[in-house]
Amino acid sequence: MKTVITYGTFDLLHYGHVRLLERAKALGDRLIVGVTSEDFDKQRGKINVQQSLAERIRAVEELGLADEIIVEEYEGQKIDDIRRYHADIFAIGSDWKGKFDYLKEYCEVVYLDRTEGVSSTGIRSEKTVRLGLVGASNNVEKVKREAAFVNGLLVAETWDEKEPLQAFLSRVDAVYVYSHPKRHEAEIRTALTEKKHVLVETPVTLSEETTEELFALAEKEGVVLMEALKTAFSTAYRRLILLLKGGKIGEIVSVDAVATSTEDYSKESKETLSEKWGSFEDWGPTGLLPVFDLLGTHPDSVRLFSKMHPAGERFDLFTKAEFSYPNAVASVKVGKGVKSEGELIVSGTKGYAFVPAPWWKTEFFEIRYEDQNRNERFFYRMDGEGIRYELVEFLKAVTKAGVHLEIDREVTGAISGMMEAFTNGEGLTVI
Ligand code: C2G
Repeated sequence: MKTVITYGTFDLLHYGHVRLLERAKALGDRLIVGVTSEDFDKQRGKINVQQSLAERIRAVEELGLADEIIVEEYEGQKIDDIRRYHADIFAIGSDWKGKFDYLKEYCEVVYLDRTEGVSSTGIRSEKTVRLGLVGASNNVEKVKREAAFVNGLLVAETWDEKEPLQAFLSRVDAVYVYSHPKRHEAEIRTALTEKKHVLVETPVTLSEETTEELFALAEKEGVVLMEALKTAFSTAYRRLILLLKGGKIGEIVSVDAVATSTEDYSKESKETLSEKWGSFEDWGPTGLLPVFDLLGTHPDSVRLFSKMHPAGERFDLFTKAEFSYPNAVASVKVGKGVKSEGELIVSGTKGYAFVPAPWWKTEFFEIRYEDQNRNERFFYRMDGEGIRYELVEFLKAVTKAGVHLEIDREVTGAISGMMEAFTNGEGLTVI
């Protein structure tokens, strides 16, 4: 008896998949189909798969061609499977030609001609969303690189400020705004009025009221406005919040977040500083995220302490924000001119969560208890600092493809509100 094994995502099962499986089955007597898990697909850069693993398995099952269905979860599993199931033939589409020759050591490798003219990508997105970049920063290259992982999204061009923004907007479907926060309001407003979708680097604006008004404008114009705050889209962070809200460490009593990235500002003048992101504008939203997500957006009191640059009245080299809630407290420490350990600690009545530096792009966290034997470690893969995940969610929102993740509107509003308090010096002590 000859056993054939093949693998695939099989998203939105189509004719190409069916033909592949029929021919694979015909190569032997028994067909084993490995369906990729969500995590494995993410790891290999395939991130906008639309159907869940369960749905994809069901579709393959219903075809009735597979004698056995297994889940492919990790790099290197193919060798283990071939041995375990005594596979005689490994079959795969010709788009992989040569890539699996290393399996020849274990069984026969057959590349079957790929069916032309049909693909999951084609079914998923008939149309490519053309994304324009607004703002000059070294993020441009990162976003371009990351967008390459997102099927259906094309970074069309970067806005050259010599051209009127409207003219630039006429050539794109959506924009990613990552200019200086003080410019966001005008640029977002123009883009939304031109009916272009907007992904904006956090903070959305420097005023809660303006942010809310812009979201209302987006709704009126029927386009998407989304805040880009990478951490919010990372699996590790999302799981952590779910676990903590579910009572994993008991009642939450303190949230303490630190985020710093030191640069040399010694040669800056008032003028050059006015174009740079201060510590609170740059890191504040990230630090505030777990505070607002876990304790809510209505603290009883907020106090800010900042160390300002000698040349820039409102350019903070360091800021510490302290919050009190009815039953909890929080602190956020951010710095671009001061260095510290970038960790996140959430203390509870039964234990605490420890997320090591840099917690905002972590793949790992630990829940710790008095009894160390009960400690639990959690690992989640994160590629490209999370930019690609937020691009995927934005694309889903724009193309209305399934449910998309997004930062709670209240949290977005509260982050802008904190920027406003800082700018106006409310509750602020300069140290
Ligand atoms: N396929 C095909 N014709 C198409 C589309 C896909 O023959 N028009 C084949 C692919 O070559 C592959 C199978 O159908 O053999 C599943 O395709 P995908 O779902 O795209 O999965 P893929 O990313 O190719 O997974 O470990 C995973 C495997 O390495 C391949």
